[in-house]
Amino acid sequence: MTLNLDAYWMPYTGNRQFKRDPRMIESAQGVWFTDSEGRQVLDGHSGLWTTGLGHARPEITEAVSRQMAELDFCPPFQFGHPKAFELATKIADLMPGDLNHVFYTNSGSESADTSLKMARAYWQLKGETRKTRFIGREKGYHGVNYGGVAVGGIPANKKLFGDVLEADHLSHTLLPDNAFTRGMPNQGAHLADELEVLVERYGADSIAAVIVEPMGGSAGVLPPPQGYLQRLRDLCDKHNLLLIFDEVITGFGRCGAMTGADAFGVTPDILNVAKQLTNGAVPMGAVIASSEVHDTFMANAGPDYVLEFAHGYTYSAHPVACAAGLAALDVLVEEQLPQRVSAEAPYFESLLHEQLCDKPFVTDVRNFGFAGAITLEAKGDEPLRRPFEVAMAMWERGVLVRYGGDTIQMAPHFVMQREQMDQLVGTLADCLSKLN
Ligand code: PXG
Ligand code: PLP
Repeated sequence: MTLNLDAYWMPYTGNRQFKRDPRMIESAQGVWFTDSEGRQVLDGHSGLWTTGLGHARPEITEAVSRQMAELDFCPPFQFGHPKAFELATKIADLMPGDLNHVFYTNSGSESADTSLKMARAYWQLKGETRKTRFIGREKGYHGVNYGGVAVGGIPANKKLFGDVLEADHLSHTLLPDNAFTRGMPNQGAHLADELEVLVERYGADSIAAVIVEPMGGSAGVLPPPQGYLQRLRDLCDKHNLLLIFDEVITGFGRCGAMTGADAFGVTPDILNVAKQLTNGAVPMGAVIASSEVHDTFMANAGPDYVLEFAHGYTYSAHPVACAAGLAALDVLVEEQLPQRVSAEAPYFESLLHEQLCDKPFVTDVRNFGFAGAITLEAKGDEPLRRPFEVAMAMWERGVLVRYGGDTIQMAPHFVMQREQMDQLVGTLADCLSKLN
């Protein structure tokens, strides 16, 4: 049987090119994919930043199978099931500060829009009804729903979609002088001070929240400059603005700590997760609110049968996703994988910088934890072409990396062995050497 490729309109994909030359993945185990020709392909991107524990973890497979048979669905509005509470408690225990209350979504995009609605509603309930404006950051990615696109800072994601929410943006932190920095750049904390300018322009009494990724992910791994996030935190406190961290990539281990907040030592008021929460096995996201945010809703809603937050998804707290999340977080904690990432990150960092900095067309190499990226010089007027060509050459050689914008991105599994990292970075170095 030949597969008909026509009906499936693929997301964030050059459909015409893919269907001419498909890259079909049929199974996965550990850090390996098997493609439709039976080749073993090294997964150098943990799925899409999702499967840090390795693919097909038996702990998760078994938990999900058992859950399917026991309780396949439970209405999340006005009814509950025990695992939803168990998982929320586990997540809250892993969060820093007083981030104690978990609102479930099904993706990072839904987490972004949920967090924005939560922030606006919080101020409404406090009687500060003019606080509705949002501040994001250039190059930020907060998913694809209208709220997330508005606060996001990637122009291509807005271009064809008409009006979005009104939002303003801080500058991104990718300073040319910081190119080829290992880990967090020294320069750039002053960019947080732009928040003062925006407060001056709009008035703090019109701003609800600032939303940033503690480390930029999909724009190609942007570790925060030293001191930058603390300055943002201080300015949010000074001006009474909520600070939202979008930790859809950095949440649960990627930065060598449980959260980016822990890795960088700054705690937000609201923290968004998805991806690694279930190790990618079942779609799930969550928004974790501080006690102050949560308690404000509880205190201001009227009689106790009345909804405090008119928001939620049919699949919020889906029992199968909860079972996957419980199993995934158990593995993460028991195998001390954030600690392993932290311990092995210097090895990954050295590989990247020693093997890639001097390759043709490479204009930057960046890394933090188990995240690494390079920027490639545009080919003529086509900035996207070289990353595409490199990623295709790597696929031919049996290694999957992510290409996006003018970057190539790598995200080793938390369990990846050194020789597999050698293969990942070595293959990239080889493919870059052959670029023209
Ligand atoms: N916020 C952040 C910080 C993300 O990284 C989302 C929200 C949206 O999540 P969903 O689950 O709705 O896709 C993300 C997703 C890449 C890449 O190339 C990264 C993401 C998605 C697609 C590609 O790095 N991150
Ligand atoms: N559209 C319609 C017609 C619906 O009935 C619903 C949910 O009941 C939705 C959209 C929202 O779906 P979800 O809760 O899965 O986001």
